[in-house]
Amino acid sequence: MTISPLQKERLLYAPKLPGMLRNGIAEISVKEGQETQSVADQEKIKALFPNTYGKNEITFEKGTNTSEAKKQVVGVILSGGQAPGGHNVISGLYDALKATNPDNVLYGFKGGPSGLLEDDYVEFTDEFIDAYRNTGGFDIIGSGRTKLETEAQFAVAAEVAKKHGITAIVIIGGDDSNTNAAVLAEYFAAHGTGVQVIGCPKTIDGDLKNEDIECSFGFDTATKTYSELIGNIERDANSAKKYWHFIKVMGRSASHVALECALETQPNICLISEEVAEKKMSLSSIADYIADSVADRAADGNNFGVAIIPEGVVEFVPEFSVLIAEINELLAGAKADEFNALPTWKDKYAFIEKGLTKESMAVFAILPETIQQQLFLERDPHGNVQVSLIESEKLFSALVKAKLEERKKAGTYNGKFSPLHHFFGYEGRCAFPSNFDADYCYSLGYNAFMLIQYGYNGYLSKISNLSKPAEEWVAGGMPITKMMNMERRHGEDKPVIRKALVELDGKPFKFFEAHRAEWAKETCYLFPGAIQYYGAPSVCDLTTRTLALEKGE
Ligand code: FBP
Repeated sequence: MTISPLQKERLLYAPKLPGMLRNGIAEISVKEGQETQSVADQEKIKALFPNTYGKNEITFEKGTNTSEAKKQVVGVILSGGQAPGGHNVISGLYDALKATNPDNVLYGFKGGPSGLLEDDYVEFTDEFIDAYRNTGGFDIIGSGRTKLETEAQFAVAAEVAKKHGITAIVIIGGDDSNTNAAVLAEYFAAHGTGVQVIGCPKTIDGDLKNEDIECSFGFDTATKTYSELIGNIERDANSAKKYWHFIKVMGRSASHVALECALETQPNICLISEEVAEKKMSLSSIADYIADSVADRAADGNNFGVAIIPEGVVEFVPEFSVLIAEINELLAGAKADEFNALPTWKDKYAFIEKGLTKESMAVFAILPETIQQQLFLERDPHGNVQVSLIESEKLFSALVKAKLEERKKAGTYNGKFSPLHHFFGYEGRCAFPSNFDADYCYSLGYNAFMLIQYGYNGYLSKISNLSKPAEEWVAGGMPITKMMNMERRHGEDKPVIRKALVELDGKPFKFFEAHRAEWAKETCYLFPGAIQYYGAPSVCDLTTRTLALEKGE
């Protein structure tokens, strides 16, 4: 197979481990810390996880390895959206497993959690793993979004594990997948299977973090990739001086990706969904906020700019959520057929006008027609509006355009406004992992095996002190139940890992807030450039501004 020169070079990169894991397997000892409690709803979580609740946090140290010598057969699963570094979690896991005992076996279940249920797997070999070291993507075994959450599925998983003599399963996933990892761990313990479950924190969205997990893997590389592109666009905008670029970035609901990209590139505008919700901003007030920047810059002769829009923002606009709920209701059951049978958009519009409340109709009426149609035409199998498909970058540019036309008529604005639109998401999910993600992921995988070897179950592989050089990172594990609380999901109270949204009193947002007025008016762009893999560590090993600010650096 032909591979690119960079891939060839990256296959040879030796990821950096935390200092305490560097001396070889024989010299990794374990230190048990405090007993843990869940972050909230302790009694309820304890009752739901009688076998795995309240366990101790643990840290690895340099010292004599006292783990039991037993053959390990481990299965690994990639779950959910791709994130740069997944291949390194698997290679770290494989290296630790083989270094402990060459007879140990690592299976990869294909296509996500469904691979475990369907017993569809590969057995890893040196040659297989070596072809994927330090590469992006999840193509080594594929990923999927099947949820492992029912008793029936757990029973199948137990059967498959028994058939292959599996001693542990590693689930590489986000908050939902790791919540399910904890439930599976409890099931295995309660049924005396002897199979351990270890989770690894993955998602480019950056919303799996808490006091134990400093960041999920993939966030660093994905945001660096988007920031490179945004910086390039900023430079183009500042060269041509004729376009306003509206750039939507991924990150399903939380705005960590948008915020990090803003900190990296200093655009004129960046919306933060959590702030939109907190201040109960309307579509019109958001459009006015952006139009103010367009007009202020136009007054200085700068008819160009860059605005970052987080993927999930419309769901955080209160009036928009109400509109979506009303549309879902309007098309529930047979009413959808009635709507679909109407011959023209005019007829459909009349149907909508009759069905929505006055307030929601007012919101609907200001949307551009393409977005109005998107809300009705592209719905999920349950008939609900697919909010994630709404082209919010186009929505906001159209609303801003309308505002500017009004201002022109009123004689308060006299600039030119030519918007262009971009969506950066998939571009970043499979990039070659940055050195940070390559090192972090390899360490997560290596560490996951040490947790298995020392007999832990229902733990998340934890590497901390991440803003420091890898030598100073701290390797250990945290019971997943510690991160859980009860939340209402689909009409039921469920134990879940809390999703981390952007904290409006957190240091990254505060920094952004302190500078955004200047960025909105002036041209303060930063050009981060492409991810650097070779060269000075001050450039190559640098992690995110979010993490640095959170750590007070
Ligand atoms: P995970 O939370 O599973 O890591 O996925 C996150 C994400 O990349 C979001 O940013 C995005 O909204 C979504 O996946 C896209 O999903 P899909 O790959 O199914 O199109």
